[in-house]
Amino acid sequence: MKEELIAIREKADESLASALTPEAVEELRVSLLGKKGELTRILKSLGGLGPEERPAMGQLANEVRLHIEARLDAARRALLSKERAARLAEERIDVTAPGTPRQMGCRHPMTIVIDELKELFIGMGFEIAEGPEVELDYYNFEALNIPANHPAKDEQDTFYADGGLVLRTQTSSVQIRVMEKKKPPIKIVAPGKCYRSDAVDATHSPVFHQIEGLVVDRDITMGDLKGSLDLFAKQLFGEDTRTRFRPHHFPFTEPSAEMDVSCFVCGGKGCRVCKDSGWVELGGCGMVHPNVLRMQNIDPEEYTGWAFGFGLERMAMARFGISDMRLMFENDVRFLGQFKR
Ligand code: 2NL
Repeated sequence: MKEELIAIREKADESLASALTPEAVEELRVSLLGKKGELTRILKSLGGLGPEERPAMGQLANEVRLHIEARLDAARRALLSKERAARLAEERIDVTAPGTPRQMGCRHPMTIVIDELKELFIGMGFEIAEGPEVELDYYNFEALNIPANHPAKDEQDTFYADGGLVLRTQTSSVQIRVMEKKKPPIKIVAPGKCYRSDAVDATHSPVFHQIEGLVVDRDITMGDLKGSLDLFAKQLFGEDTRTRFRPHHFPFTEPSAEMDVSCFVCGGKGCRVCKDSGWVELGGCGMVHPNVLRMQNIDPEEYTGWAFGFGLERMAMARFGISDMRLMFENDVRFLGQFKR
Protein backbone atom coordinates (compact mmCIF):
# COMPACT_ATOMS: atom_id res chain seq x y z
CA MET A 1 0.00 0.00 0.00
CA LYS A 2 2.91 2.28 0.77
CA GLU A 3 4.28 1.88 -2.75
CA GLU A 4 0.86 2.48 -4.16
CA LEU A 5 0.51 5.74 -2.23
CA ILE A 6 3.93 6.97 -3.34
CA ALA A 7 3.12 6.02 -6.93
CA ILE A 8 -0.14 8.00 -6.75
CA ARG A 9 1.72 11.04 -5.43
CA GLU A 10 4.29 10.84 -8.24
CA LYS A 11 1.66 10.33 -10.86
CA ALA A 12 -0.28 13.27 -9.47
CA ASP A 13 2.81 15.51 -9.66
CA GLU A 14 3.48 14.43 -13.25
CA SER A 15 -0.09 14.81 -14.43
CA LEU A 16 -0.34 18.26 -12.83
CA ALA A 17 2.70 19.42 -14.78
CA SER A 18 0.83 18.72 -18.02
CA ALA A 19 -2.61 20.04 -16.91
CA LEU A 20 -2.84 23.31 -18.80
CA THR A 21 -6.36 24.48 -18.03
CA PRO A 22 -8.44 24.80 -14.84
CA GLU A 23 -10.76 22.15 -16.35
CA ALA A 24 -7.88 19.67 -16.73
CA VAL A 25 -6.89 20.31 -13.09
CA GLU A 26 -10.48 19.68 -12.00
CA GLU A 27 -10.59 16.45 -13.98
CA LEU A 28 -7.46 15.31 -12.23
CA ARG A 29 -8.90 16.20 -8.81
CA VAL A 30 -11.98 14.08 -9.52
CA SER A 31 -9.87 11.12 -10.70
CA LEU A 32 -7.78 11.24 -7.50
CA LEU A 33 -9.94 12.64 -4.74
CA GLY A 34 -13.47 12.25 -6.16
CA LYS A 35 -15.96 9.67 -4.85
CA LYS A 36 -14.44 7.01 -7.07
CA GLY A 37 -10.92 8.51 -7.06
CA GLU A 38 -7.78 6.44 -6.70
CA LEU A 39 -6.75 7.95 -3.37
CA THR A 40 -10.30 7.84 -2.04
CA ARG A 41 -10.34 4.11 -2.75
CA ILE A 42 -7.18 3.62 -0.65
CA LEU A 43 -8.43 5.86 2.16
CA LYS A 44 -11.58 3.74 2.29
CA SER A 45 -9.56 0.51 2.45
CA LEU A 46 -7.51 1.69 5.47
CA GLY A 47 -10.25 0.29 7.70
CA GLY A 48 -9.32 -3.24 6.54
CA LEU A 49 -5.71 -2.99 7.82
CA GLY A 50 -4.48 -4.52 11.02
CA PRO A 51 -3.88 -2.28 14.13
CA GLU A 52 -0.05 -2.40 13.68
CA GLU A 53 -0.17 -1.11 10.08
CA ARG A 54 -3.05 1.30 10.22
CA PRO A 55 -1.54 4.36 12.03
CA ALA A 56 1.54 4.62 9.76
CA MET A 57 -0.47 3.99 6.57
CA GLY A 58 -3.18 6.39 7.74
CA GLN A 59 -0.60 9.09 8.31
CA LEU A 60 1.08 8.54 4.94
CA ALA A 61 -2.24 8.47 3.11
CA ASN A 62 -3.23 11.70 4.79
CA GLU A 63 0.08 13.33 3.89
CA VAL A 64 -0.36 12.28 0.28
CA ARG A 65 -3.91 13.66 0.29
CA LEU A 66 -2.77 17.00 1.76
CA HIS A 67 0.13 17.14 -0.70
CA ILE A 68 -2.12 16.49 -3.68
CA GLU A 69 -4.75 18.94 -2.47
CA ALA A 70 -2.14 21.67 -2.04
CA ARG A 71 -0.65 21.02 -5.47
CA LEU A 72 -4.06 20.96 -7.13
CA ASP A 73 -4.97 24.21 -5.44
CA ALA A 74 -1.71 25.89 -6.42
CA ALA A 75 -2.07 24.71 -10.03
CA ARG A 76 -5.67 25.97 -10.25
CA ARG A 77 -4.73 29.39 -8.85
CA ALA A 78 -1.78 29.73 -11.20
CA LEU A 79 -3.90 28.84 -14.23
CA LEU A 80 -6.77 31.15 -13.23
CA SER A 81 -4.45 34.10 -12.73
CA LYS A 82 -2.79 33.37 -16.07
CA GLU A 83 -6.19 33.30 -17.76
CA ARG A 84 -7.18 36.54 -16.07
CA ALA A 85 -3.96 38.24 -17.11
CA ALA A 86 -4.53 37.12 -20.69
CA ARG A 87 -8.10 38.45 -20.65
CA LEU A 88 -7.02 41.77 -19.16
CA ALA A 89 -4.40 42.14 -21.85
CA GLU A 90 -6.92 41.32 -24.57
CA GLU A 91 -9.68 43.57 -23.24
CA ARG A 92 -7.39 46.46 -22.50
CA ILE A 93 -8.96 49.80 -23.45
CA ASP A 94 -6.81 52.51 -24.92
CA VAL A 95 -8.25 55.55 -23.19
CA THR A 96 -6.04 57.79 -25.29
CA ALA A 97 -7.58 56.57 -28.59
CA PRO A 98 -9.65 59.23 -30.41
CA GLY A 99 -13.44 58.92 -29.81
CA THR A 100 -16.15 58.18 -32.39
CA PRO A 101 -17.53 61.56 -33.46
CA ARG A 102 -21.30 61.98 -32.86
CA GLN A 103 -23.38 63.61 -35.57
CA MET A 104 -25.05 66.64 -34.03
CA GLY A 105 -28.53 67.49 -35.23
CA CYS A 106 -30.00 70.97 -35.23
CA ARG A 107 -33.37 72.65 -34.89
CA HIS A 108 -35.64 73.21 -37.88
CA PRO A 109 -35.65 76.89 -38.88
CA MET A 110 -39.35 77.03 -37.95
CA THR A 111 -38.55 75.65 -34.49
CA ILE A 112 -35.83 78.27 -34.06
CA VAL A 113 -38.33 81.04 -34.88
CA ILE A 114 -41.05 79.60 -32.61
CA ASP A 115 -38.63 79.12 -29.70
CA GLU A 116 -37.46 82.70 -30.06
CA LEU A 117 -41.00 84.12 -30.20
CA LYS A 118 -42.03 82.11 -27.15
CA GLU A 119 -39.06 83.51 -25.20
CA LEU A 120 -39.95 87.00 -26.29
CA PHE A 121 -43.61 86.75 -25.28
CA ILE A 122 -42.77 85.01 -22.01
CA GLY A 123 -40.53 88.02 -21.32
CA MET A 124 -43.58 90.25 -21.87
CA GLY A 125 -45.65 88.27 -19.34
CA PHE A 126 -47.54 85.92 -21.68
CA GLU A 127 -48.14 82.23 -21.03
CA ILE A 128 -47.85 79.58 -23.76
CA ALA A 129 -51.09 77.71 -24.58
CA GLU A 130 -51.52 74.55 -26.66
CA GLY A 131 -54.49 72.69 -28.08
CA PRO A 132 -55.58 70.05 -30.59
CA GLU A 133 -54.84 70.35 -34.32
CA VAL A 134 -57.97 68.33 -35.17
CA GLU A 135 -60.72 70.57 -33.88
CA LEU A 136 -64.47 70.81 -33.53
CA ASP A 137 -66.21 73.21 -35.90
CA TYR A 138 -67.39 75.09 -32.81
CA TYR A 139 -63.87 76.05 -31.59
CA ASN A 140 -62.48 76.73 -35.05
CA PHE A 141 -65.39 78.78 -36.46
CA GLU A 142 -68.57 79.25 -34.42
CA ALA A 143 -66.94 80.49 -31.20
CA LEU A 144 -64.95 82.96 -33.31
CA ASN A 145 -68.11 84.62 -34.56
CA ILE A 146 -67.54 83.13 -38.03
CA PRO A 147 -71.01 82.57 -39.52
CA ALA A 148 -71.99 79.25 -41.12
CA ASN A 149 -71.99 80.80 -44.59
CA HIS A 150 -68.57 82.48 -44.28
CA PRO A 151 -66.23 81.83 -47.26
CA ALA A 152 -63.45 80.62 -44.90
CA LYS A 153 -65.64 77.61 -44.11
CA ASP A 154 -65.69 76.55 -47.77
CA GLU A 155 -64.46 73.04 -48.45
CA GLN A 156 -62.12 74.69 -50.92
CA ASP A 157 -60.27 76.31 -48.01
CA THR A 158 -60.71 74.00 -45.03
CA PHE A 159 -59.87 70.32 -44.53
CA TYR A 160 -62.91 68.54 -43.12
CA ALA A 161 -62.74 65.19 -41.35
CA ASP A 162 -65.56 62.83 -40.34
CA GLY A 163 -67.79 63.67 -37.40
CA GLY A 164 -67.86 67.47 -37.83
CA LEU A 165 -64.13 67.77 -37.23
CA VAL A 166 -61.79 70.11 -39.07
CA LEU A 167 -58.03 70.57 -39.20
CA ARG A 168 -57.70 73.89 -37.39
CA THR A 169 -57.27 76.81 -39.78
CA GLN A 170 -55.79 79.09 -37.10
CA THR A 171 -54.74 78.62 -33.47
CA SER A 172 -57.60 80.86 -32.24
CA SER A 173 -59.35 77.63 -31.23
CA VAL A 174 -56.69 77.19 -28.53
CA GLN A 175 -57.50 80.62 -27.14
CA ILE A 176 -61.24 79.92 -27.12
CA ARG A 177 -60.51 76.78 -25.08
CA VAL A 178 -58.51 78.89 -22.60
CA MET A 179 -61.34 81.46 -22.26
CA GLU A 180 -63.82 78.62 -21.76
CA LYS A 181 -61.87 77.30 -18.74
CA LYS A 182 -60.23 80.37 -17.23
CA LYS A 183 -61.64 83.78 -16.42
CA PRO A 184 -59.68 87.03 -17.02
CA PRO A 185 -56.99 88.22 -16.65
CA ILE A 186 -55.84 86.18 -19.65
CA LYS A 187 -52.51 86.80 -21.39
CA ILE A 188 -51.50 83.95 -23.68
CA VAL A 189 -49.84 83.10 -26.98
CA ALA A 190 -50.64 79.95 -28.96
CA PRO A 191 -48.02 78.91 -31.52
CA GLY A 192 -48.54 75.84 -33.70
CA LYS A 193 -49.43 74.10 -36.95
CA CYS A 194 -52.51 75.11 -38.93
CA TYR A 195 -54.03 73.71 -42.11
CA ARG A 196 -55.68 75.17 -45.18
CA SER A 197 -56.58 73.51 -48.43
CA ASP A 198 -54.07 75.53 -50.47
CA ALA A 199 -52.13 74.33 -53.50
CA VAL A 200 -48.37 74.07 -52.86
CA ASP A 201 -46.18 76.77 -54.42
CA ALA A 202 -43.21 78.94 -53.39
CA THR A 203 -45.36 80.98 -50.98
CA HIS A 204 -48.20 78.60 -50.02
CA SER A 205 -48.41 75.32 -48.13
CA PRO A 206 -51.46 73.38 -46.88
CA VAL A 207 -49.68 73.08 -43.54
CA PHE A 208 -48.22 76.21 -42.04
CA HIS A 209 -47.46 77.75 -38.65
CA GLN A 210 -49.02 80.57 -36.77
CA ILE A 211 -48.68 82.36 -33.50
CA GLU A 212 -51.77 83.95 -32.04
CA GLY A 213 -51.94 86.10 -28.94
CA LEU A 214 -54.83 87.05 -26.66
CA VAL A 215 -55.05 89.52 -23.78
CA VAL A 216 -58.33 89.92 -21.86
CA ASP A 217 -58.70 92.04 -18.73
CA ARG A 218 -60.48 95.13 -17.41
CA ASP A 219 -59.72 98.42 -19.23
CA ILE A 220 -57.81 96.89 -22.14
CA THR A 221 -57.77 99.29 -25.11
CA MET A 222 -56.48 99.58 -28.68
CA GLY A 223 -53.60 101.53 -27.08
CA ASP A 224 -52.49 98.37 -25.31
CA LEU A 225 -52.64 96.47 -28.61
CA LYS A 226 -50.51 99.03 -30.43
CA GLY A 227 -48.03 99.52 -27.58
CA SER A 228 -47.55 95.79 -27.01
CA LEU A 229 -47.20 94.85 -30.68
CA ASP A 230 -44.87 97.81 -31.34
CA LEU A 231 -42.64 96.69 -28.42
CA PHE A 232 -42.76 93.12 -29.73
CA ALA A 233 -41.66 94.24 -33.23
CA LYS A 234 -38.77 96.34 -31.83
CA GLN A 235 -37.55 93.42 -29.73
CA LEU A 236 -37.75 91.00 -32.67
CA PHE A 237 -36.44 93.14 -35.53
CA GLY A 238 -34.44 95.85 -33.73
CA GLU A 239 -35.01 99.12 -31.91
CA ASP A 240 -35.36 101.24 -35.05
CA THR A 241 -38.30 99.18 -36.32
CA ARG A 242 -41.53 101.15 -36.89
CA THR A 243 -45.03 99.69 -37.06
CA ARG A 244 -48.23 100.71 -38.79
CA PHE A 245 -51.79 99.46 -38.48
CA ARG A 246 -54.14 99.49 -41.49
CA PRO A 247 -57.92 99.11 -41.01
CA HIS A 248 -59.19 95.66 -41.95
CA HIS A 249 -62.02 93.25 -41.18
CA PHE A 250 -62.11 89.98 -39.25
CA PRO A 251 -65.30 88.44 -37.83
CA PHE A 252 -63.62 87.86 -34.43
CA THR A 253 -62.27 91.38 -33.83
CA GLU A 254 -63.79 94.86 -33.96
CA PRO A 255 -62.10 97.09 -34.84
CA SER A 256 -59.60 95.02 -36.83
CA ALA A 257 -56.28 95.92 -38.43
CA GLU A 258 -53.45 94.52 -40.43
CA MET A 259 -50.02 95.17 -38.97
CA ASP A 260 -46.91 96.08 -40.96
CA VAL A 261 -43.32 96.53 -39.76
CA SER A 262 -40.75 98.72 -41.46
CA CYS A 263 -38.67 96.40 -43.66
CA PHE A 264 -36.07 94.58 -41.55
CA VAL A 265 -33.87 94.13 -44.63
CA CYS A 266 -33.64 97.67 -46.05
CA GLY A 267 -34.94 99.62 -43.06
CA GLY A 268 -37.75 101.10 -45.18
CA LYS A 269 -35.88 102.36 -48.22
CA GLY A 270 -37.35 99.68 -50.48
CA CYS A 271 -35.93 96.32 -51.53
CA ARG A 272 -36.93 92.90 -52.87
CA VAL A 273 -38.20 91.63 -49.50
CA CYS A 274 -40.64 94.54 -49.05
CA LYS A 275 -41.32 94.79 -52.79
CA ASP A 276 -40.05 98.39 -52.71
CA SER A 277 -42.81 99.47 -50.32
CA GLY A 278 -40.59 99.76 -47.22
CA TRP A 279 -43.13 97.73 -45.22
CA VAL A 280 -43.61 94.01 -44.51
CA GLU A 281 -46.99 92.65 -43.39
CA LEU A 282 -46.84 90.50 -40.23
CA GLY A 283 -50.51 89.57 -39.86
CA GLY A 284 -53.80 90.72 -38.38
CA CYS A 285 -54.96 92.01 -35.03
CA GLY A 286 -57.82 93.80 -33.34
CA MET A 287 -60.04 94.22 -30.29
CA VAL A 288 -61.78 90.95 -29.42
CA HIS A 289 -65.37 91.04 -30.74
CA PRO A 290 -67.96 91.31 -27.91
CA ASN A 291 -69.79 88.26 -29.32
CA VAL A 292 -66.61 86.17 -28.89
CA LEU A 293 -66.30 87.20 -25.22
CA ARG A 294 -70.03 86.71 -24.56
CA MET A 295 -69.97 83.14 -25.93
CA GLN A 296 -67.38 82.28 -23.22
CA ASN A 297 -69.45 83.95 -20.50
CA ILE A 298 -67.10 86.90 -20.29
CA ASP A 299 -69.10 90.14 -19.92
CA PRO A 300 -67.92 92.59 -22.62
CA GLU A 301 -69.14 95.48 -20.45
CA GLU A 302 -66.69 94.44 -17.75
CA TYR A 303 -63.83 93.01 -19.82
CA THR A 304 -62.20 93.90 -23.13
CA GLY A 305 -59.32 92.31 -24.99
CA TRP A 306 -56.97 92.45 -27.94
CA ALA A 307 -55.70 89.65 -30.14
CA PHE A 308 -53.36 89.03 -33.02
CA GLY A 309 -52.45 86.31 -35.48
CA PHE A 310 -49.13 86.17 -37.35
CA GLY A 311 -48.03 83.67 -39.97
CA LEU A 312 -44.60 82.25 -39.19
CA GLU A 313 -43.35 80.82 -42.50
CA ARG A 314 -42.82 84.20 -44.07
CA MET A 315 -41.14 85.45 -40.90
CA ALA A 316 -38.71 82.51 -40.93
CA MET A 317 -38.10 82.82 -44.68
CA ALA A 318 -37.31 86.52 -44.45
CA ARG A 319 -35.15 85.99 -41.39
CA PHE A 320 -33.01 83.24 -42.92
CA GLY A 321 -33.22 84.34 -46.56
CA ILE A 322 -35.20 81.26 -47.65
CA SER A 323 -36.74 81.81 -51.08
CA ASP A 324 -39.16 78.88 -51.40
CA MET A 325 -41.66 77.72 -48.73
CA ARG A 326 -41.49 74.15 -50.02
CA LEU A 327 -37.96 73.88 -48.57
CA MET A 328 -39.49 74.29 -45.10
CA PHE A 329 -41.49 71.06 -45.44
CA GLU A 330 -39.34 68.80 -47.63
CA ASN A 331 -36.97 68.00 -44.74
CA ASP A 332 -33.93 67.69 -46.97
CA VAL A 333 -31.03 67.50 -44.52
CA ARG A 334 -28.84 69.50 -46.88
CA PHE A 335 -31.26 72.37 -46.32
CA LEU A 336 -31.95 71.77 -42.62
CA GLY A 337 -28.25 71.43 -41.78
CA GLN A 338 -27.68 75.10 -42.69
CA PHE A 339 -29.35 76.38 -39.53
CA LYS A 340 -26.91 75.04 -36.93
CA ARG A 341 -26.75 77.62 -34.16
C1 2NL B 1 -54.32 86.81 -39.58
C2 2NL B 1 -55.35 87.29 -38.66
C3 2NL B 1 -55.98 87.26 -36.37
C4 2NL B 1 -56.97 86.98 -34.22
C5 2NL B 1 -56.27 86.47 -35.30
C6 2NL B 1 -58.27 86.18 -32.31
C7 2NL B 1 -58.44 85.13 -31.43
C8 2NL B 1 -59.46 85.19 -30.54
C9 2NL B 1 -60.32 86.24 -30.52
C10 2NL B 1 -60.10 87.25 -31.41
CL1 2NL B 1 -59.70 83.92 -29.46
N1 2NL B 1 -59.09 87.21 -32.28
N2 2NL B 1 -57.24 86.11 -33.19
C11 2NL B 1 -57.35 88.30 -34.23
C12 2NL B 1 -57.07 89.09 -35.33
C13 2NL B 1 -56.38 88.58 -36.40
O1 2NL B 1 -55.28 86.68 -37.40
O2 2NL B 1 -54.26 87.27 -40.66
N3 2NL B 1 -53.50 85.86 -39.16
C14 2NL B 1 -52.47 85.32 -39.96
